Amino acid sequence: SAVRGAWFSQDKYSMFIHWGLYSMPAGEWKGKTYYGISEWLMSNRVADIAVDEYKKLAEQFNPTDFDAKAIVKMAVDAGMKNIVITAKHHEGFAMYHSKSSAYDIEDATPFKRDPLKELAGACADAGIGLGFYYSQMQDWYEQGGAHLPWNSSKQTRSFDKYFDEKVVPQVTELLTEYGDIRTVWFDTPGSMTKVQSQKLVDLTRSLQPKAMINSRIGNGVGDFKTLGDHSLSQVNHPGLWETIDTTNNSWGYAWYDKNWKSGTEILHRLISTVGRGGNYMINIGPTGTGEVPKMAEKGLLSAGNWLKQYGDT
Ligand code: FUL
Repeated sequence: SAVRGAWFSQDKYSMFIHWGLYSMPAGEWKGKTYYGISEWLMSNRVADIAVDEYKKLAEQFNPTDFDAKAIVKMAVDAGMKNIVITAKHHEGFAMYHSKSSAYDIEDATPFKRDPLKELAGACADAGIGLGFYYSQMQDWYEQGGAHLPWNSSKQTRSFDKYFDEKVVPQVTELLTEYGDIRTVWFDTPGSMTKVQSQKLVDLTRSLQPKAMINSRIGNGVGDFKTLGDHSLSQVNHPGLWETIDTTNNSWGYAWYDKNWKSGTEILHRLISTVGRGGNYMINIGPTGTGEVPKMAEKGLLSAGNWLKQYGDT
């Protein structure tokens, strides 16, 4: 509806945040660096870490440098209108206080804070939007959650059960306990059925009627199209769409990834996207202690200075 989509075309520029247990090993496991996107470290395509071993990361996860207000201020100073943060990535760990799973930041770590709640408060105070990334199909921790490549015969619970017993309750929590949510950002739908995708749409409509859902919910039932990772478009697309990008290469913090974009590069990519009618969302990956890499901040603020002077925001 017109009401639901109203903010999407106005916002244009958003901050994406990938933050999870993977931010701690930052691409390195047992002395070996796995170059690539660090949030995939656990996967059977990368270091192939057993659940029992990986989950021990939670016991050490204590990101006391996390500062929601500072992150929101950075987004505002960068010229952004909206933030989307990983509530649960493929590793399966909830970065908020989940009541339907104990594998979450409140119950499984010494941190004992809910960073998503802190971020929701800071976004509301600053008047910018908030959205949640939620990996609905891949869950490398949970029985029944998908792994790629997926050997479902090793699972003691079906995907359908995982979906009803974890995904639906967790998405419900995210849509009821954090105020107004602008974006529900799903990812890698794989072989989910249309009934399952539609169930998440219906849930979102009933709990957050104004929230927008991206196309990675699968089965063509989203509200706007997310292009492939890092895809700068050379053409205008029909309808609502976005490009998602990173300040360096990896989404999650990776110790070796120093390929930072300058303010000028960020501006080129933003303007190239917005000029073709799309929205632009660029990622930061806070470290395992919750710090935003200085060079990510530098590029974003430098672009933000230009936008403040010459942009029509
Ligand atoms: C991809 C995911 O698999 C990556 O880890 C990352 O979250 C990116 C934004 O989407 O499909």
